[in-house]
Amino acid sequence: MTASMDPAQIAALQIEDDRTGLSIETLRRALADNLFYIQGKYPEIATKNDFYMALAYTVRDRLLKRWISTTRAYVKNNVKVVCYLSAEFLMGPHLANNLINLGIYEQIRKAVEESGLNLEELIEQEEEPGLGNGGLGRLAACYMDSLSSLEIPAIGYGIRYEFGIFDQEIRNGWQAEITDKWLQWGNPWEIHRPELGYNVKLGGHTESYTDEHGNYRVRWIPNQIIKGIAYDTPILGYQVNTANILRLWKAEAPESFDFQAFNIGDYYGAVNKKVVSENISKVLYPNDEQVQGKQLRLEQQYFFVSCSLQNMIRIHQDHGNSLETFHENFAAQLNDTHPAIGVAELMRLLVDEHHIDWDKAWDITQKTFGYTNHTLLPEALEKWSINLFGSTLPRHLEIIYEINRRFLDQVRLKYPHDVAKIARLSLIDETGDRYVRMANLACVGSHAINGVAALHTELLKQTVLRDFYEFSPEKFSNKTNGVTPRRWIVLSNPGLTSLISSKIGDNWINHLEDLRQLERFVEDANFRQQWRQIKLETKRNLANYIQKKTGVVVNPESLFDIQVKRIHEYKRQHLNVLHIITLYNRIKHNPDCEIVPRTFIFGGKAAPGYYMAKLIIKFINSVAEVVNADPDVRDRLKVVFLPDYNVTLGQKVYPAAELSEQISTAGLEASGTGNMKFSMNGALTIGTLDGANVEIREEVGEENFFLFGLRTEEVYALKARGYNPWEYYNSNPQLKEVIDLIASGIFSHGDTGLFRPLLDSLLYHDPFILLADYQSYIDCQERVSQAYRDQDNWTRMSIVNVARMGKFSSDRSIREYCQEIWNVEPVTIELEEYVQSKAGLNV
Ligand code: 26Q
Repeated sequence: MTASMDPAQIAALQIEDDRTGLSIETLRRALADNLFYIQGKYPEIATKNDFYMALAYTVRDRLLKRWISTTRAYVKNNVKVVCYLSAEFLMGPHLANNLINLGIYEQIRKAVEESGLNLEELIEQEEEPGLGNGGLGRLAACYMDSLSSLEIPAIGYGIRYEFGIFDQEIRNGWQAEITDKWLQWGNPWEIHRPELGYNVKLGGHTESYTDEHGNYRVRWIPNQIIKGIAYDTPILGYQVNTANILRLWKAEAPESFDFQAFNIGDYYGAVNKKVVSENISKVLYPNDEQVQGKQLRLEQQYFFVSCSLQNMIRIHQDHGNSLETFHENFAAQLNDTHPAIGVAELMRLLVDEHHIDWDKAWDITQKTFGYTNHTLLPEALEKWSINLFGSTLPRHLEIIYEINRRFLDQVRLKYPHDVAKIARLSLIDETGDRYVRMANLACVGSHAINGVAALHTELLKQTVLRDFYEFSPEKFSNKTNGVTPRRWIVLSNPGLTSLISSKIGDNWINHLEDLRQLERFVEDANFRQQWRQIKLETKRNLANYIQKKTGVVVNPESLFDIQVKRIHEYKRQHLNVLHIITLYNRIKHNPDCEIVPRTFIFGGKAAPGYYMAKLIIKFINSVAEVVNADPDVRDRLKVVFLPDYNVTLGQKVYPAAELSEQISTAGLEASGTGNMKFSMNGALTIGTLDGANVEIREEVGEENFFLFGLRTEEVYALKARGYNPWEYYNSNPQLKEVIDLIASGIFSHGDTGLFRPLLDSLLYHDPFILLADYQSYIDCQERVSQAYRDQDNWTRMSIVNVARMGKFSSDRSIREYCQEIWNVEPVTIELEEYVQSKAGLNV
């Protein structure tokens, strides 16, 4: 290599720092160097994981240079920082994403190839950090990407769970949960900051006293102290030098505790205390949308929020600022109510620890926080029993009572005689056992409240947050979710990316509205042909993956009809199955009927304690077993359940989809973000008027969207009249046949009891009105099949879908948050060449 270079090139190489240079040759050398000096291996004995680690460190070095420049610029300019507080960050694998954002994918590919390796194989080595359940955690990750890409100063604050969301295996059709040991081979992307730690108190009691100036004060005497240690991961923006940080807290025992116990001779007790302390960040609760009032969960929430707020205060004061201006330097966003305890904690820190008077502290607190709601399901609204709350956070309970007393005084001024309204607005639920209502705390303690799609925000104002909307309408706004096109198009769909860029350049990657220019090519037959070819290739890739993972052989020419998301009754995966059985019956009645061949693909995890969700997985797999094996079907229908749906698998699935199933009961899916990822990759949507589907349909045009089902108001009206699912069963022979077939045991080896709970739920309650929406769904699926027969026109619709998805970039969402809630501005980061010497280290 070097032998063929001229002296000028060799000289250039020598001054290009091995840790920061981006040339192929420098990257190749850095890779070899890291293999040797970090992994302690030479190529002949290195494992694939060793090569992956060496490559990851090579990339991380490039990130660190940008991160240090970023941090220094923020300090120098005393900028306002967005703090995204979230119990979940579902980041997905970092390596390939960092290559895209650094703009060195091709250089690294060559450097890796010159080292005799294959980049795709190394990328697959990375175990994704699954520190989230689903939509909410993934949204936080997309927002981190957009914040950096838009050059907005930001910190993501969360928990470094030792075990993230469980890995899913399918055994005999049932879900089995396997612990997610994502840290077992080491995590090259994080930097451990043992010096950055905060104490967090738990339990105990409070005492009041009068200080030397005669002020009434309260001190909190805990019965336990936990230490939070920071782990930082740099998050680089696309084609910019901004590298923000994701700061996750790990729980440890404070050193002092060992000595106390040790001195009294209780060595075992001291060590055990350490173990108990570390439990706080041990495992992610795997349930979404269904809350359980578990003490450890409350401790997790308080733990990360307290560490984060203490850290923000320290940063603020280290920069020489007064706490009175805290809200001018920080905008803290509550990702749902999980961090809402932050409202009481900031009050405690300001009042008890920094001696700021209540009114001033309250003003700062309200100006600091914004609250994003992600749900309309009543069972997903967090509340904590007063006893549990008071024994875990005694001081916070007092503070919440005081916030509530002052708030309800204001409410009474406005509605003097409305006792019922006052009771509904109260931070304390006193209708039976007493509870702290976290959504009420979040609303009162924030200056801005938002839903995550237009319909969702309207429904919030009319239902769960109605009283708050009437009391302070000026706080409410909508911020429709978005997803990052870097991960969800550029990284996952390179074929489509290069086709698009060959026509309109690559500006669309951070200006997604530019995709509109694709409409010029809709009538270009050659372009449509290329478009179809790319879709076919991604379908072949997915077909290979399916065969490898499940053994099922699928036809890449069939319609790929996909539903991937957490399993939940309101998302109605079982409605999709009712359609499959309807088609199956059609074939059984007339084996020669004309039918568009389809491959039905499902993926998603069920909360381990959610029995119905787990039964739905078994149901899908049981129907798959029968349909896939029936010779009458002649491979025209295939049903596949892809195990272990996660970000990595999503990247393989979205590009290959042709039909996106977004079929939740209207009024229940807050937004959805998978719906956006599908459509951006050229899938057409079959969906209800729910969440962001409404806006997707508005954007792509009703003629390019398969709409079915009752609207929200119709659902409400149906329920108000008294919904009786039996009427639908008795009056629709096709539906009756499907239900009866399930009941017959044909999908359960004759066991007529297995799916009884599912059928009973549908026939006796059907809270998600599957039976009411059934016929509309079946008719709509028939329109899908007809449309698919005209491949050329289907392709036109697919192109138009992509061309009109600009609105759903998370860049657009983040711009709206910045302008309307956070009041923050971009800060351009210049790369500083010799950061080390500037920092005075002179290495
Ligand atoms: C709460 C308390 C105790 C244990 C767990 C939880 C918990 C955890 C996760 C409650 C809810 C969640 C996750 C909710 C979620 O993912 N909601 C989704 O958010 C997306 C982003 O806004 C929306 O697109 C989806 O519509 C919404 O369902």
